[in-house]
Amino acid sequence: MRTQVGIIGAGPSGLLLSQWLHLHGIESVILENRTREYCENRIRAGVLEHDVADLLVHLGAGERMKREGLVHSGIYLRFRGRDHRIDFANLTGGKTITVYSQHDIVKDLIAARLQAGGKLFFEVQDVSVHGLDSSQPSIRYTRNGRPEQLECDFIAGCDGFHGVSRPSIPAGVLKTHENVYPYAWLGILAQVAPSCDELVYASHERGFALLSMRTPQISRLYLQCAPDEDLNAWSDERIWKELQLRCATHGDWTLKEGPVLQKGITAMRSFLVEPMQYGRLFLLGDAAHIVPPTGAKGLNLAAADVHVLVRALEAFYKHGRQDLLARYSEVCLRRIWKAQRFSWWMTTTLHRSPEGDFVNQIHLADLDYVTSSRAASTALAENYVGLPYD
Ligand code: RFL
Ligand code: PHB
Repeated sequence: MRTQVGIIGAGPSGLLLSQWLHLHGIESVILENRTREYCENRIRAGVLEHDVADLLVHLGAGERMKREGLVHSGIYLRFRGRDHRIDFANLTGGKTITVYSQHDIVKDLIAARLQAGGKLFFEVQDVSVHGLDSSQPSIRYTRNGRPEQLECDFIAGCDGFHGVSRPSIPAGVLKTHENVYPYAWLGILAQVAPSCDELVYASHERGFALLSMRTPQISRLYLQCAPDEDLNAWSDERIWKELQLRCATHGDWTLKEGPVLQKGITAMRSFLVEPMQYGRLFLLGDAAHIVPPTGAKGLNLAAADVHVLVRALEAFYKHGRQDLLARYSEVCLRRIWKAQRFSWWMTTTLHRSPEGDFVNQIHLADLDYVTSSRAASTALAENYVGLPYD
């Protein structure tokens, strides 16, 4: 089989890329090693930057998001038992964020791809990439037990942090940057209406807590925990008790409790490789970079990489230009480093640090400053709703 762009992975990066290329008349094939059901039900991110929500509409996959997504124009930072609202719309000239589940985006994009006759193969095995430094790279894989080969002009490695693309780049080409945090998140999905109209990021001496949501009936909540936390030690009752303690306020606000539908531990790391390209292989999304979830940036960064690659491929196919492809990594990384900085800042400032009292007091002073200075609030708001692409 032959195509223009061979895409490995049917997560947000691969699906957004394939759908966007299709709108520009560029052909692609997606190879995914999991089942469609698995991809459509993997619970992950929930917050879309302003421009990413607009992108889904532009790609013809935004109808359900427009109906069911929750548009928020701010967040709350809660510390010393009081709420401080960061008013995004007011600070950024009307920008908002949309709360809509990543797995729903994946569902909507898969449906859009299939409706447009897109080629999307699930449950392929043994994916490997070849001829990356030639002009005709290929992807080999096994489908229904038979070995197959996809010849392409370019390969997009959209296969996440544990995929095959990044490790296929020869040793010595990539420079890795990494930071591991001394805490993790215990996250639950609960069948209860959100207790707040917008997300609450709570800094407390017992540790960080986050109140988020998925729908008007389903809440998503997180607690800072140890990186090696034993999930079995956390009964539903203990989780709610801890959330109540960390989210307590001086006002008459209460945290509503409900049945826990799912729980899990999320590790925290910052990771990126430079460059994000080797020959005709381009890395996108989690295959190239990971941010800790406190800034809600992971999925949004994947969309930004797609934006840069689509523009470069369009220039290549329409005008024979190679310069944008050559600059892919440099253009992506400038914005990614800013998102890395923001995610690191949100994470370190809001979590309780094992480094001790001095550092934790500095973080509280930082929160105090951010919520009392318009300039500092604006900096947070601009980063949260998403920095410009160019
Ligand atoms: P994905 O979603 O991991 O998709 C990669 C796809 O590639 C497939 N794959 C392979 N296919 C074929 N052959 C192989 N050898 C393969 N190896 C892997 C996988 O099965 C999968 O389908 O990467 P992508 O597309 O780059 O998307 C990145 C996002 O998923 C990720 O950044 C976000 O989920 C991060 N994230 C958040 N991001 C936000 O923007 N806002 C948030 O609020 C937010 N919250 C979160 C998050 C991530 C979390 N976890 C669990 C990692 C909350 C959590 C808890
Ligand atoms: C979520 O709803 O899963 C979520 C929201 C905000 C974050 C991270 C995760 O910063």
